[in-house]
Amino acid sequence: MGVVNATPDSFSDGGRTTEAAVEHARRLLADGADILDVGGESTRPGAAPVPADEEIARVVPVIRAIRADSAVPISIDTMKPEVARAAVAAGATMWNDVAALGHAPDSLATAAELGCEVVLMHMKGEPRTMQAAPAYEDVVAEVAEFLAERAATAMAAGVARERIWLDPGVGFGKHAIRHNLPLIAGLARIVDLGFPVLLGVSRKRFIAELDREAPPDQRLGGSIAAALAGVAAGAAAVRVHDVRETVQALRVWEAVAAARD
Ligand code: HH2
Repeated sequence: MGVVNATPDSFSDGGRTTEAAVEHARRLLADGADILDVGGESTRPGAAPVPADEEIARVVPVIRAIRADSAVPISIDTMKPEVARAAVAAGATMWNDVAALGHAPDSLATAAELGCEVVLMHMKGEPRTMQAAPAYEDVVAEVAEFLAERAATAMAAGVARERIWLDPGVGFGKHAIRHNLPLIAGLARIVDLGFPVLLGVSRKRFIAELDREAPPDQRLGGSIAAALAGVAAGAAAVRVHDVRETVQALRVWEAVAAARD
């Protein structure tokens, strides 16, 4: 899954203008992305919320333009049901919700009605404050329990079981080292819940903690290492900024694994 940002304050992964975002999306497809994840609101720790109409104005033209010449699955990265609805009408096929359909009272009913695929991600707190002092007794057990409960709630609301994905939400209300690393290492516990698992580790802060405060554009090696660890533990997809390099890493890693059999 390649990241396409439709956020004017972002200078990477699209950002700035609709044209830049669409051009970036085409590059990711050429690089081998199987899914494109379009987002119009940053969820970085401390990021300010964006009103729904503004978010719709950012993402819909980008989704329409991608859909005009590609059948690629497109996911909309949003917490807002009205944005998901507009995105699906424009051609999105998946709702990637970092709030696991818990942000708005009508999120669950909207997901059921839209009938699209849904990513339920674990987040502790909300983006503005989530990194203040995250605490867990057993992070893997607590995240797995939360995701199992959200999947059951989504199914009870009418979301089809086969449309549900789960995501442990690396970096969302987690201590860089104490929580994110056990979650990646223990991902099989979440895979065991029986849904496809999406993992987002690309350029995240924990990589800087392990490598001399490397800035986001210098976290490629760590991003790939973490993505491979996730796939080894059973992740069905990885959300990444650097599609070409990740695809190459996965091809080599899988070829070596196949040669072993
Ligand atoms: N991480 C980010 C955004 N959306 N969605 C899922 N399902 N899983 C993730 O791990 C995930 C996500 C991080 O977003 P942000 O920090 O805003 O930056 P970017 O969108 O450039 O990755």
